[in-house]
Amino acid sequence: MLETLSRLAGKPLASCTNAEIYAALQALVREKAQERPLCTGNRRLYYISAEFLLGKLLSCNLINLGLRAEVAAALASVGKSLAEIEECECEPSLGNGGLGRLAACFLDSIATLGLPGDGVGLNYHFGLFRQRFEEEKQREYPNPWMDGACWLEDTGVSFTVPYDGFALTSRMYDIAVTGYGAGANRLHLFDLTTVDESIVKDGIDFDKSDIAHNLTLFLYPDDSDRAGQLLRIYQQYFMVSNAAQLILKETRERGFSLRDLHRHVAVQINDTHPSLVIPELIRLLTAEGIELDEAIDIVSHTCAYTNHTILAEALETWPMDYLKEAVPHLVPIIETLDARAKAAHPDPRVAIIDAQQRVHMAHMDIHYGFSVNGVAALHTRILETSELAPFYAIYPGKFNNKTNGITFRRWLMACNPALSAWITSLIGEGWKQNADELEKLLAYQEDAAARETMLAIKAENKRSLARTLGLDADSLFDVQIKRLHEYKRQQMNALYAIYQYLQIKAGKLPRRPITMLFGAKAAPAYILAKDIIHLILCLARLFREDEQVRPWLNITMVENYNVSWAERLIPACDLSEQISLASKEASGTGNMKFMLNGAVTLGTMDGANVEISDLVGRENIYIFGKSSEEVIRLYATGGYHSREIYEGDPLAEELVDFILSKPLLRIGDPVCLARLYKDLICKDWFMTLLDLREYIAAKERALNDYEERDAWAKKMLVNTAKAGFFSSDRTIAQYNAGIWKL
Ligand code: 26V
Repeated sequence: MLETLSRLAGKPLASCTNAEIYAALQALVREKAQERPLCTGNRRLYYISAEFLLGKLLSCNLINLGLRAEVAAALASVGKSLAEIEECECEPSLGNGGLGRLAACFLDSIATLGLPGDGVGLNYHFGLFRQRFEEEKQREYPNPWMDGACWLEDTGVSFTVPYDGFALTSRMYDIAVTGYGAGANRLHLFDLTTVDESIVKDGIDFDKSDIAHNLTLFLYPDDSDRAGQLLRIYQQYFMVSNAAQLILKETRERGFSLRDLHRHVAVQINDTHPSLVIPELIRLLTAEGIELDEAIDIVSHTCAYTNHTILAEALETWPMDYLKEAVPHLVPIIETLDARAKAAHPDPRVAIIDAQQRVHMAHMDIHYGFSVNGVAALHTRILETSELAPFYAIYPGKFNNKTNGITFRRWLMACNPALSAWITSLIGEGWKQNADELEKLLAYQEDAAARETMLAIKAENKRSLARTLGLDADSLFDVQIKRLHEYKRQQMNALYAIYQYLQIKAGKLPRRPITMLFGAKAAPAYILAKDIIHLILCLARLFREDEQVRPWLNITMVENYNVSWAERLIPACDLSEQISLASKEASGTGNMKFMLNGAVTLGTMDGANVEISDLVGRENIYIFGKSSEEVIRLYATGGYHSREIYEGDPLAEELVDFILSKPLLRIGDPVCLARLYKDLICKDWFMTLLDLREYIAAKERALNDYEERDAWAKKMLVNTAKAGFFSSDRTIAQYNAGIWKL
């Protein structure tokens, strides 16, 4: 290996800089990946997604190619570690959170199972903004990732994408996707050669109307205004037109008639961002001389849709005017699809184009796709019985559940090598291919030495993180890391921090110091989310500057939370916060990552928490809060008024009032804090106060139980042992058996 790496670096490894070693390792991965034959089959999958939140790729590729141990040894011989070299890698943050990270885990599993399936997306020049904290507030900066060595390979393939009165020429860049074992596929990211990074002004601002220069500049540009929404449509169309042209080209190259497209291609529409692929494929097929009826039929048997949220504000509807401006050639097709749907199903709730001339993208997917899936058992049930009930009545056979999963290569083998090695020493290597084998760990529940090792590995991971962040490694690590959104209720966790602070000030110390770790980015235009970050950062400073509190309670919010941070925080976590308002978190996938790494969950009966709870049993999880049925009923009847709780519960009042207390106002911005305070009392749309008391009680119970170290270790062991179900290999096998049939 040493010779190979020196050859690739062009000089002895010992005389290389870290960046040169990194480049050599990347070349090695490229070489080895190219030696692998691409996965093939009768039917080919195209997984179209506006987001692929890849994270760093070096370690996982080395694991998948079976090279990690050899490389680590070679690096050690010149006094280097893989972790140190990986510092040189820029993380491609081409996603916001769970949806994009899921797509990345899926690519890993599709290749691992040897299935022929490629990802298709956009090559954003800047990933999700880089977050900095300035004066206890989030500030956004561009987040470039293509500088220096990067994984993209220029394929030379390009297509012409037509808009109104002009056309753009695309360029396809590929990233090799290696599976664990033998498989290999590609991620195709489309770009424009004319994009101009220099048009970015102050922060992440730019001229949104200059399509030729800005189209693939940013992931999710702010769409709070018309120009932003139009840009989103231009982007989405660029993505799906390229995807559709690639699909037809490859199908022809494989020697199949386009009339048989549905027999040889499956398209998975990841949320509604790629939904325009339906009219675009119909347009291209009719341009090839296929009759409209037949084209619609072919496409309806090719496309499948995944729903990732029930939040109304996240379900895309585009004003017809915008579509007429951006993609006028698709409008007659969309109108035809709508007219046919209306003729068959006059119920206005299932219309594609509504009375306000808005186009409901999900409705088009459901009428003209052959499969509609939710991402956790509860989520799918809510879609069927509530959110999409009128559609379920028409197409019960299209609906199905595919509970999310995560790749254990990244979320255990790469990020927690100590736990991974120990598991292997107990139960062998089999779990790496067949995650269900983790259940063999249950045999060690009563083994005192095994429980001690579990605690020792966690303690070492905590010490490592504590060194980076300057934390007390003996404190309890309580972690909430996820996109910032009111429904995820980071604000409820902040109210707990206030509760604990007031207890300490009153002389009631916790049994052990507590470290509350947060990581979250707020969408730049989402004011209340930014106010919540402000509150957390103000509390962090208040605790830090208070001699009496500092030894007992610490809030640390990591700056620029991303996949790499998650890989450090998850293995070190004791208590995993999954506290969304029941019914609102479609699945969650962080919850699975924590469980796998031996953290115990504190959560509501929401998303995949329900399945986690069923698997581990109530003695190995802390569940609290109102059920999804109760919450859905409260929304339906308008029966929730946070003010009633605020006025009726002295504890809720005391904690909320603290937001406008003297010590906090000395630190924070009174406008932000008052806005949040007022919202909690007057609106509290995601019902923070509803579950507050139960949350505090459940957390106190967890903190107390944590002191029974041996019993806690058993909980940890059961959580890891039962996590096998959440391998994305299982999820992908189910997608293949139930939907794709590759
Ligand atoms: C996105 C945004 C972006 C801007 C601010 C408002 C807002 C609200 C909701 C969303 C959600 C978009 C879809 C999404 O990311 N869903 C996530 O998908 C994960 C993978 O299936 C799942 O685990 C998460 O529960 C779900 O929230």
